Amino acid sequence: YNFREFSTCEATIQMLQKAAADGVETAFQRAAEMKACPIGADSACCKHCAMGPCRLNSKDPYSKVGVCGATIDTIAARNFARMVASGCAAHTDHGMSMLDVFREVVNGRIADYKIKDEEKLRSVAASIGIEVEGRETMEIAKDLYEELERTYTQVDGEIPFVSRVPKKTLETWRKHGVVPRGAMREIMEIMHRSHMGVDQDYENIVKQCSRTALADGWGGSMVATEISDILFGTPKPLVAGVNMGFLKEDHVNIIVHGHEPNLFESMIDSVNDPELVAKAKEAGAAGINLLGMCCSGAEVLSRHGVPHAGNFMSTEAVIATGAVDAMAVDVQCIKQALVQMSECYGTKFFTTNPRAKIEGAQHVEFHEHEPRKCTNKVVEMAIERFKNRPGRVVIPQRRDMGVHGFSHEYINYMLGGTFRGSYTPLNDNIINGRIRGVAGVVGCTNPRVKQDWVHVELVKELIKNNVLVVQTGCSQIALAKAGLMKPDAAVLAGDGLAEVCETVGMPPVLGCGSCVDNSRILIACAEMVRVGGLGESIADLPVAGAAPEWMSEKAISIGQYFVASGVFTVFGVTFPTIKETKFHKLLFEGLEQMGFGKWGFAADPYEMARMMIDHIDKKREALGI
Ligand code: BF8
Ligand code: SF4
Repeated sequence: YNFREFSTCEATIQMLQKAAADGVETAFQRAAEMKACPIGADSACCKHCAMGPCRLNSKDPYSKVGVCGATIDTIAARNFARMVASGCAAHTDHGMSMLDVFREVVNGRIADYKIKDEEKLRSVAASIGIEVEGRETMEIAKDLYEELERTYTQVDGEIPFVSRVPKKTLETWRKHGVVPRGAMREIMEIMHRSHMGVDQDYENIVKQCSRTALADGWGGSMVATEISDILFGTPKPLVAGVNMGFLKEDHVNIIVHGHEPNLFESMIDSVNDPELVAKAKEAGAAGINLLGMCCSGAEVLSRHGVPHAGNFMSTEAVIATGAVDAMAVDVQCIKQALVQMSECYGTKFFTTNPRAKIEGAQHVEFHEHEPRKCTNKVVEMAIERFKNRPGRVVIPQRRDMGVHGFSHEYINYMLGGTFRGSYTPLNDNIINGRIRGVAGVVGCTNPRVKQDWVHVELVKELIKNNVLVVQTGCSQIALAKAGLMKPDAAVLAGDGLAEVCETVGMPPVLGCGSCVDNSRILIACAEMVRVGGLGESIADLPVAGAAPEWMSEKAISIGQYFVASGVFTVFGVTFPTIKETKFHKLLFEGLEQMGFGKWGFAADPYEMARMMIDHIDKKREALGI
């Protein structure tokens, strides 16, 4: 294999070469050897009952129907619906874990976590109509818990955070009957409706896709972000490092990989525990070194400046360094292959969450009431492994510094200053044309495309054309490695955007955190509408979104909630529809005519940038700016 075809990340390439030399295989090779199933890729098959599985002809999609008579539109819409359901379930269940911790904190049943950001608590509470004036923090917190629980359990009505949705956007949702009631209800209903013989009208199925996805974006994901900020602090920009060079040969190296920040927060406490540090030193280490990967890594990178070792397609490669003494994972995006990889290199690999065990992995369960029991154990095991490191250690010497931690609150402050914090200056700069528009570039990396390349080329093209870029998840890490999260990356921006960046001292690419933190981008959009001058709904804004290297069902849920919120959203790699079908046309054209956003697809980053910029220009024209 030519490993340069697999990735543009130098550290990853180096480790893929090492792994191959060590006789170890990774997802890149498996992807090359396993051609994607063409019928599945087009979503032209159904296995929702035992009269099938049925497969239609994607070259001639209306030539056949399933045994039950299901058409291609029904089959593809149902498959899509189940992706939305799974993606929404992942984010909302993560949000619910945060809410569980919050409930225990509010009721005084947990000692290890507390309300760290009272200001945020008050502002979130006020945003959903809870009285905050002159009230005690704990009283407000109790009310907030009860209100936010409705995001999940409410059976009728509207989820609490609809209070943040611009009026006209909400009217569109109400008109089409897609305002979420509660996430549990929406997910249950979508699973019911996509069962054999229930909803067989693709338009009606797509409505429930929107409703469920909105219960993710303005529901579960938003709860996850807001509660995490309240408990662990709202991010503010800080300089932090990304890449494998932050592993230290003479330290005990521990990586936390996954999504829920409570595990990571307790691990931070454990690696700073003087007793454990002393143990590490007794074992001959200079200290304990903690790094993150994937989304929980992106959260603590933004919140605390903990270095980040790499995104989704680097999780196997990093183990090939031989330097990782322990990897602890919780939920989501954890490749099963990591267990075998860890075995090969003697890395201690731990699952910690009762929802996500992996055959062959050691399970050390994390309980929020005694979180340090788990994290201390992981540290101790890591120290053991350090003492007996089996093989050769090779650490790619790449370290990329950048600025991370742009919460929507900070964007407000940064652009508006302490006393007049607001999105007005951003809107002003969009109206006067220095900034052409705003693009959210987010999502995974995928071994079916060259790692990071589509992200980086797309973002470079956007900023060159004066589009300010906001980022989350694995995409943010790709751009951090490419050096675009430094203020001096403004030289790569067009004149207008560069001028704004230089005046404010900010990079042209703003990292907002993990995938659930896409909710920060939704709030930023709502703020842009609220301060005025750019139309009345999110659909009026000169903004666009992209997930250039997506792979997960969560990405589909995110895409659908951005589309339903009014944003043109372009995906790369592949898309689970057939172009000539009614279902495809609804997603790619029809939804926009109904007042929502719409989907787009392009595998090529330059084409993707052109589509996004054209859309931004179209919106500018409609606004008369
Ligand atoms: O939620 S960007 S590969 S790590 S799914 Fe996964 Fe995709 Fe990365 Fe986080 Ni998001
Ligand atoms: Fe085939 Fe219909 Fe059953 Fe799907 S639901 S497997 S299309 S018979």
